[in-house]
Amino acid sequence: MKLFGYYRSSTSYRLRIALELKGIAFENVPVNLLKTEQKSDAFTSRNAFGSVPMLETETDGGKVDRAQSMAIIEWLDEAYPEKPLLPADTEQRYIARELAYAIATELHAPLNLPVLKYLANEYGKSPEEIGIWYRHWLARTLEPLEQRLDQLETGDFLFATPGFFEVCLLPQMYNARRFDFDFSDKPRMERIEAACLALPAFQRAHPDNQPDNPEKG
Ligand SMILES: N[C@@H](CCC(=O)N[C@@H](CS)C(=O)NCC(=O)O)C(=O)O
Repeated sequence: MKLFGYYRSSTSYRLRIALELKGIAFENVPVNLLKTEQKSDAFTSRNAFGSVPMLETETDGGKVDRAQSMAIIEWLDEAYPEKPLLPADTEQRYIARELAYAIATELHAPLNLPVLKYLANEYGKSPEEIGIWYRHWLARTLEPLEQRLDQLETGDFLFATPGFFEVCLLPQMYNARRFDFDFSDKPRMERIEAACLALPAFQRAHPDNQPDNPEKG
């Protein structure tokens, strides 16, 4: 499998964690979003959305290029049932999806790079104003999310082992920290983050450890 992604893209990071947790080997193919490589003809001819991640997979019928991180992760869990990311219990599966999709659907769209660029280029918004925008949308979803974790009395993970929810939470927290979001009143989330970051699968998937990270030593 080949994962076409960008080290700092939260959706690429999601997919890296999912593959690592499932123990599926993959090759990283960097796509530089700052150079708009995701909009090149070569890339969009394979992924009409022109975004990362894209996963090149081999099936009986030949190679298939897959787009849209959440669809890919759910497909991986069905095609490779070993080490499931979604719990077997229907109610727990619902909760994992409820919380993961809150992040994937409510947060990703207003905080995506093209939206931030549009605010800067079309409306002349400054980095400070974009930071206010970013933290506003984060708070709108992360506050109820922390309340849900409290209701569920979570410990190190949402359930016994990290899975579908943590795959979405960790990249969002990484991005939120880049924009100075304050997590001091979100102890449930911070505990899950710390427990995940102690695991080799999450460490290997982390943006700091990707070959296309310019700051990688
Ligand atoms: N819903 C898509 C969103 C993909 C997406 O927007 N990826 C971002 C990086 S996190 C991207 O490629 N942005 C550049 C662009 O859209 O031009 C998914 O979950 O895969």
